[in-house]
Amino acid sequence: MTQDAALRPLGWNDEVATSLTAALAAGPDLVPGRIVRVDRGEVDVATGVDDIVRATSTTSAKDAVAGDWVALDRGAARVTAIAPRSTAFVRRAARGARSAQTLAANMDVVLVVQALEPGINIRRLERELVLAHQSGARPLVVLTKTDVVDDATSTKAVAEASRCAPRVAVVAVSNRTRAGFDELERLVEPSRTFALLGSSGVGKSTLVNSFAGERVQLEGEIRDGDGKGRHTTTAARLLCLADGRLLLDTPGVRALALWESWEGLAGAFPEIESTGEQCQFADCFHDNEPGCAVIAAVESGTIDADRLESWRTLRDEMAELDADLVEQQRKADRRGRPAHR
Ligand SMILES: Nc1nc2c(ncn2[C@@H]2O[C@H](COP(=O)(O)OP(=O)(O)OP(=O)(O)O)[C@@H](O)[C@H]2O)c(=O)[nH]1
Ligand SMILES: [Mg+2]
Ligand SMILES: [Zn+2]
Repeated sequence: MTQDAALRPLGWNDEVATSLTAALAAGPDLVPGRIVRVDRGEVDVATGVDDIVRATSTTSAKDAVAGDWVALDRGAARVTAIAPRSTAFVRRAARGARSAQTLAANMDVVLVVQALEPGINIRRLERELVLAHQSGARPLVVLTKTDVVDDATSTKAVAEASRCAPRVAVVAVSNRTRAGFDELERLVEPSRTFALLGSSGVGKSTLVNSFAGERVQLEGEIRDGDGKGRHTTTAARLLCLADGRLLLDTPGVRALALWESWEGLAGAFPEIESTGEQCQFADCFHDNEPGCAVIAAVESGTIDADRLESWRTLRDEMAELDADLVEQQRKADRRGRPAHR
């Protein structure tokens, strides 16, 4: 099998090939591969669906994440470089932290997963959508566990989620009964990479297993009482299913603090973004400036007041991050070296 044919089921295409050209040219024995798993300094690099090399990362490639395309020195079992990412789902490592954490890379679609039981969380969904839009990939919302709620609850949740996700498809499914799966299967096409993101216990790994038709990922228990998951999945993993689907399962994260996401904020709140173009001031922050078209739209009822409220909260968090990063840069400049992010 040619190298291209072996890599194609992993998502390889001309664009990926181009992104790796420079990295592969750095040495004579380097081959392309895709990171399918990262675990404490060791990475599993696939050079074909059934050809996985456990490698270590050199300094230049220590930030590799699942989904990354890399140059691999097969003989030395070393990753020598990471290709520039086409998309990346990035959060702030923690609220107040001055570093970012990448959870998944090079996905075409972010599946934002929430569970109908114990119930969807709109505030969280807004954040997930901001980061999903910012990632450069297309978001898709999946609400799981329709089997444990009645139809009215599920319909209401889909409507609420849709209101918070303009221009994004929202699908409700059950991993138990497979209700809703026909629609989801149509949306999750083979050869494109779908990253699953969401809190622990919402059913990300179970969704992967539903697609696979077998247990390829461990599924967790839900704690009695709070309905929260137990963080069953501990490392992100890219799975190449027999039918050609590429699913990137990630560990549930508790908090989703925003990293640089101004574009993501605009993408997740398109109604505020487009109406804001009519504000009197180009840099209007839609607080109480004169001639604010967004506030006018809220008053006339075309934009929901709670949407603007959410937008403001996320905007403030972004502004706080910007200020923190400027401060960090200033300190670094004083010491005469670049800031590490
Ligand atoms: N009733 C019902 N239970 C489900 C459904 N999907 C998942 N579950 C259950 O929810 C629990 C958690 O599922 P997981 O797939 O492990 O959740 P996860 O999102 O991967 O969680 P982490 O790996 O911890 O991030 C398991 O007990 C699943 O069996 C569903 O559609 N209906
Ligand atoms: Mg899991
Ligand atoms: Zn305005």
